[in-house]
Amino acid sequence: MIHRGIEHRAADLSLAYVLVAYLAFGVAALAGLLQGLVRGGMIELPEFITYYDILTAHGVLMGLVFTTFFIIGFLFSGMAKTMGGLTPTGTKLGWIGWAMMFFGTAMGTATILTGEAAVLYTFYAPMKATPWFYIGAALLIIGSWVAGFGMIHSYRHWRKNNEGKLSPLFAFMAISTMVLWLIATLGVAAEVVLQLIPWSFGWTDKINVVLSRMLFWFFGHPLVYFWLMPAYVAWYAVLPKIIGGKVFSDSLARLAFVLLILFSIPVGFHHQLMDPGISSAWKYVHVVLTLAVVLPSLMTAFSMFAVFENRGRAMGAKGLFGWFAKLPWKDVRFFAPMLGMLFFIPAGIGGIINASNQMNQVVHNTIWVTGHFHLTVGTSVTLTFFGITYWLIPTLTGREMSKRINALGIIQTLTWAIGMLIMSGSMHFMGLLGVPRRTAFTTYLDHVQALKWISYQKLMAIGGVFLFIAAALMVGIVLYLWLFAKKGVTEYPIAENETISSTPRLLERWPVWVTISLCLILIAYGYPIYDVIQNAPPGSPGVKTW
Ligand code: HAS
Ligand code: CU
Repeated sequence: MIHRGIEHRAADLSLAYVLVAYLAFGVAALAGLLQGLVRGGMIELPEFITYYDILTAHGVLMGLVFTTFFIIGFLFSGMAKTMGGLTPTGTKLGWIGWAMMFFGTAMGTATILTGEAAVLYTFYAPMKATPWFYIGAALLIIGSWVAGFGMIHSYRHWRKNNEGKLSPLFAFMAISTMVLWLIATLGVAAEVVLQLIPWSFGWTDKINVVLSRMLFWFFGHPLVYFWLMPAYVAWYAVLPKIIGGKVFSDSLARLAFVLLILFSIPVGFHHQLMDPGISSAWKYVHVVLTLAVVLPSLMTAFSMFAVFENRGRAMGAKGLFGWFAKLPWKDVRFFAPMLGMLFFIPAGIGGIINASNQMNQVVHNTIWVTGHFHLTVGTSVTLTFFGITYWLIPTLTGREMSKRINALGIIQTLTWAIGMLIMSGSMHFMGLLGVPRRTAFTTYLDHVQALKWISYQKLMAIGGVFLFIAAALMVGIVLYLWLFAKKGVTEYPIAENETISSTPRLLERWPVWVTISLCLILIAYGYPIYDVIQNAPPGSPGVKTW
């Protein structure tokens, strides 16, 4: 008899997503190792594959595939746990979404590895890939919508049966994440379906590059919050349980998520501050809204400190910082996300630097930005996902995580953190020296400045080796927990939430928030998009730069 932490059909679904996530993660980690070594000038690639093919595979598989599969699997599982299961239709939509996403990923990966699509994970026009790459991407996105509809179906069913009640915090947050995703992906879907696919098939010969970048970043910024919000779900709704505490404030948590929906879409120009074709007044609007989207993260920091301090004091901690020592540092389910949080402090500061218009001129298009996102998504989010994985897989398979796996998990977490510290640290330094991002190894004809960079690039590669070791350990642990760990009962940790009774109902009135969100988007994007269509720049033919 297998004891699973959630209803078994939901467990199978969730497991299928998480396993594909780690399959993509493993391939992406290998690509990461290779490109790090190439960029460090330590190895050369064989004829049949280029640095840019590998860079694209790494970015797409890590940034778009690993994250999306993991997130959807995790959110399905927690919804099933907190709402007492998914609806049969919800589960079915979950599987249809999974199949579409899997097929899209396989197609996209094949085009990249055969050298047909070295356009990087941002697939900027006028670089032109084979249409099948864009079709693969479209399938990944549309599949994720279908999965999202599955979650929404189950959620609406729960609300109908529990009229007048606020939904469980986890379910609310999962739906918020998918609402953000559904709105945000409209931008990239429009870009891919209306611009890139017809152009790469040759049905149109030129493309409006400024419009395509605008549509991409309409999606590209909320994308990073789509990665972050599930990590926040774990911080708010799971972590208090793991340390033996409680949710600090239900209304604060929900308000933070509502603010993330409102402010993470109308900010895309902070990725285009150096782009032509957008006036500085509109860039200014987006910068102001970017500083607004920092707020819910500061609220999250406040809330997490409160959870930790309350718990520490309840365990008898004395003095201002005595609670720090009381936290369960030896439990990987806590340790991994906690290190993620600590990394998020410098990572967030880096983000604010990026968003500050003048400073963006210094760092834009340098490897500083690569350093920034390896701290945010590569460390804060990824370490949190690792922390979740350690309990989620045993919960889903009816197994137990042993003490030895816990100890190995601590080593794995530390190896990842050290690797990121070295790699991301050197990327930040190099960025300030002006080292460009998205560039293979070169000495720029032995220019003195470029020769100075090389020692940092080597350091970066060494960080990459640590990361690869940690990634290989993680994949091994996933396989072990899935197939070989001892049978047993692992509880799905959901924190007690007594504060829900005082939460304003308004926070769950979706029509209100979706309307305000669409209004903000209209204000921030309405005129600029109209303008760039009306006064379109001369269209660009496609180029194959690789
Ligand atoms: Fe960013 C570029 C601005 C957050 C990801 N970002 C990127 C790119 C990615 C990315 C992938 O304005 C590159 C895209 C590309 O390929 O070109 N970013 C920001 C800002 C924030 C921010 C203002 N970014 C993120 C997050 C990401 C992410 C999160 C992924 C998950 N970013 C930018 C800008 C660019 C950019 C520009 C364009 C650069 C360019 O020129 O190209 C903020 O939202 C950050 C707010 C966060 C905080 C930190 C709060 C701290 C917390 C932890 C508390 C710790 C505790 C533990 C409780 C203010 C919540 C303490 C415990 C103890 C015991 C001490
Ligand atoms: Cu952004």
